[in-house]
Amino acid sequence: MKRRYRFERDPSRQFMGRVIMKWGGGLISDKSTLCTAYADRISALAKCVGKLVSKGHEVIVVHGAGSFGHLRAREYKLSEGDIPGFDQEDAVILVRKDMDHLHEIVLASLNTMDTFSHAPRDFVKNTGAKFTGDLDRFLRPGVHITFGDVVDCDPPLNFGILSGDDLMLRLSVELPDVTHVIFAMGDTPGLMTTPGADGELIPIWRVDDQFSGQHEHGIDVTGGIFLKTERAAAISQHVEHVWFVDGLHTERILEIVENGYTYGTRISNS
Ligand code: IP8
Repeated sequence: MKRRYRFERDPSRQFMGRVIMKWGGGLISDKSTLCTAYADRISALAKCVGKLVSKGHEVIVVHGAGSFGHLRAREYKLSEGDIPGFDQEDAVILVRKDMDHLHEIVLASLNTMDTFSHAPRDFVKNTGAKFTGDLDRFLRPGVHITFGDVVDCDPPLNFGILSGDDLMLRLSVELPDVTHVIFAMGDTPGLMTTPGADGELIPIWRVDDQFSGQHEHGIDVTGGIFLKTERAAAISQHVEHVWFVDGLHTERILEIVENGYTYGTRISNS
């Protein structure tokens, strides 16, 4: 259900709709090396957000965890919740601390704008698409930033990993005026027909179409590309422009919003 808009905007600025972006963990960090952020990529993405804001768009950034979350979460099986007899308490604290670190880097890149930070552990309970948490906090005019996190869960799990892709789904479907939902990824221009150099970009992907994707079981504790496509398909039932793009080319994000087209994969609901 869409929420009603309850905040006043600056009347001198024309409101151009809400853009929700995922900054993939593999885009903004080196996924194989613990806690290594790509500062230059983050700064390019932040500039892109600045351009959208200056054109009158509200922007929400959801960032993934990359090497600040997945590596340790995997080692301590945090996505499986509280495992009796296995000491995971320190790991929960450590992964949250590492995620705060990445989040601080992202926030710093956006510090010329009015930003609102939302750590999921502060307002979300449970994991997956049906998590509970009040999303009205994302309605205030400004740039909102949130991320995949370790959140509290009902017993017996007690905690678990909430993916940024589930936040993408709920925010895109429940907030009003969402015009564009863009998943910026690090290692691909979009969805590909086959793995490797022979693979071709799929310009429009429909729910039942085949695509090639590899789940990095050794790294990812959430669903990787398969969760992303599932969530993107659900979002496309509600939002006209849902895209997967190469986040190294931030001009493609702007092209989608300005022209409705770019080099990337558009997720179609038909
Ligand atoms: O990278 C995962 O979020 P995602 C969060 O958005 C953690 O799937 C802490 C591994």
